[in-house]
Amino acid sequence: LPTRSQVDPGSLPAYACQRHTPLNHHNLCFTEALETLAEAAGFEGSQGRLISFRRAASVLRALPGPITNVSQLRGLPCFGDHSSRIVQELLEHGISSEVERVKQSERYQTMKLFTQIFGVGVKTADKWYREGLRTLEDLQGQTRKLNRQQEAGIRHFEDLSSSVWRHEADAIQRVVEEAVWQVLPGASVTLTGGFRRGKLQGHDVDFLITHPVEGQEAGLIPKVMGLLESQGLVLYQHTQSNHYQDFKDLEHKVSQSTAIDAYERCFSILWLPKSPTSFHPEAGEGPKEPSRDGKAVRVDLVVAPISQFAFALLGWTGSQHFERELRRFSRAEKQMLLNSHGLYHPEKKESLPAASEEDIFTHLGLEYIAPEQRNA
Ligand code: DGT
Ligand code: MG
Repeated sequence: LPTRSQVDPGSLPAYACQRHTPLNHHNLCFTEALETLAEAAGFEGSQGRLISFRRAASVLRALPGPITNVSQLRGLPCFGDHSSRIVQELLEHGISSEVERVKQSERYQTMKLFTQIFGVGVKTADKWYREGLRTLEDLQGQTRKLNRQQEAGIRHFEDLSSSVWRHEADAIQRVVEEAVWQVLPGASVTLTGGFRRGKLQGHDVDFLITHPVEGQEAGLIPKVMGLLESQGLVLYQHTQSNHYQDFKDLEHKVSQSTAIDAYERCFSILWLPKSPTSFHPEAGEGPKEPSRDGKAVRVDLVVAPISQFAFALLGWTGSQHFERELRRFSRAEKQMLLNSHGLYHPEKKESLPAASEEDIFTHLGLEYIAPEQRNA
């Protein structure tokens, strides 16, 4: 945790990518309330309100100590009237009536349940809600509404809605590495996402794969998944091959500056046996239902060529808000476009190369922020 003297709230920088944001901070009751309102705004398609609440929560996470008086909010960046009012209410009453009302509403609870399903976004959840659906049972009675991904998401709902622990992520890393090395010796598998930021639990496990020789990594995922499948470890998978053809296309991709990237990637649900030694898959017959001696886990694999690896690593480490702020900072303060493929200067029409995350922060004139301090 930062010490009180380390950050002077009056001089807290405006962008989350300019701040150190540790995983554990001093203002949890406020950030939880603001995140609930952000989430609820997202359910209503109010992107602006979502970002305002999220920015306010993120500022509180970076503070060196707890807010004990509403006057401490004065001078903080990104802190609007509404967020201030919520904090004041919490300080005075220990509870916010607005937040409680949201949490207890049928709309919020149903949207939260539906969007928690693998493969279900806000749009789909909203459609189902308007059709009168409210529970998982309602959905199971309407299977024709479900695609293959959502159907798998519901089938494994119980396992997928419980946290993945760090030791489970490490166990999956060993399984994935084993398969990757068999297919492509010399390749590396890096744990990214929340676990790289020091989280002890997460909703999924994110891996970034590369190889020191550019081009060797192409087409890796189908072979890796084939191997895992033969071991009976794949409960669901959807692989997307990369869709960048040459550098011109890459430049186009960077200049689009969207969060969606063009890497070869796989969204999967893998089976993690409780004790790998006691697991003997029957030939051609994987565990189709989670039994009590293992667990279904969401795993994302992304493959990046070594020349783009630093950008992919920075882009996949998160947090999501930290990423959004990095892109906003690049655009607004440096007139450059950043995404998980590269950093592009539209006026100079040039892409800036980077061999490490540090290089990217340097290009942007930012102090390097370590992964553990990106929990914005
Ligand atoms: P978790 O899994 O809920 O514990 O928390 P995180 O931080 O691992 O979140 P997750 O797994 O949704 O995403 C990890 C990071 O990867 C996130 O900060 C942004 C990035 N990311 C996720 N999906 C995409 C995507 O489709 N494209 C790109 N470029 N980045 C993505
Ligand atoms: Mg994750």
